[in-house]
Amino acid sequence: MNHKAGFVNIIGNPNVGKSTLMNAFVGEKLSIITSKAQTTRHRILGIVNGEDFQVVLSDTPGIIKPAYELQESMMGFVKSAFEDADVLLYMVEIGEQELKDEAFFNKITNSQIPVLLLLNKIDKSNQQQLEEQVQNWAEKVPNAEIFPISALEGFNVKEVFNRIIELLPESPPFYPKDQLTDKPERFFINETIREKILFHYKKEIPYAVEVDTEEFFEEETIIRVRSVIMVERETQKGIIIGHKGSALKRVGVEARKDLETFFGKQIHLELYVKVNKNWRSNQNQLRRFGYNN
Ligand SMILES: Nc1nc2c(ncn2[C@@H]2O[C@H](COP(=O)(O)OP(=O)(O)OP(=O)(O)O)[C@@H](O)[C@H]2O)c(=O)[nH]1
Ligand SMILES: [Mg+2]
Repeated sequence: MNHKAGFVNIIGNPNVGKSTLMNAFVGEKLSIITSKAQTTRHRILGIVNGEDFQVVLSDTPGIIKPAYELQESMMGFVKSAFEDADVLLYMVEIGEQELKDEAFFNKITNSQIPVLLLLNKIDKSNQQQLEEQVQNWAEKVPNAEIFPISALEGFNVKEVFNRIIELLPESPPFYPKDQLTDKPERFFINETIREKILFHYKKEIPYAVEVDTEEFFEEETIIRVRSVIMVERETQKGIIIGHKGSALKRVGVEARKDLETFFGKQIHLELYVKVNKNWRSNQNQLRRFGYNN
């Protein structure tokens, strides 16, 4: 039997639903999802294995004009996703016009590899709007095949997956067939905590936060975790902690519940907050947190 395998990389503007789609394909919550832009900061692999195929999906950060080092690194992940793709999934959402970054947009329209343009969130549109937008995108990206989808509701997701399989080259698998992702356990702990912070804090706070898991001890029935929430300034530390620690406690309780589901084990989660001045602009700090590319 011939085996197919390849890299299928999801790119697009912030907040269009890239992570929602990857999780839908994989059937696990590998990527955090929030209603805020720039939720995803890394390139995260989600691997879907079948007897005769392996689809290595990449979720990537939404494309932005970088304003500081962290964002530069995030766009480095996007760039790398252009370089090794066998199939590109360019995701747009209903009502969106085009990528704000012209260079990336040109890469898509000039792509030598197959591009599937996924018009997402069609659950929010009507038939007329949908037809107009499909027409519009067909003109703008003539090299793409267009799929209207709803990643949230699973509409047309299976059809996209089947098309991906058709397009994949013949190849042996790149990863062991029982592997789901390239990221270690600590990464999912950091991300789950960061998701709760994106939910509960406003404005600049979530963007000034990085989470680092310093301890991870797995015992037979429990995993003991200690993570630090890093902020850039003393005032942000106070906001994260909240009155008598209540805000931080809420983050801890919610993150622990999600992590218990994810790992299928009891979790003991200890959280503390530390100021790490301007970590977002510091190359050494960024490297430490895995933003090296
Ligand atoms: N109505 C609707 N909402 C969706 C759909 N797909 C995703 N969303 C919502 O859109 C928001 C952003 O989803 P994400 O999956 O985090 O988007 P993203 O493209 O990964 O965002 P970044 O990581 O910030 O670039 C969330 O509130 C999702 O629930 C969809 O098909 N329909
Ligand atoms: Mg995302």
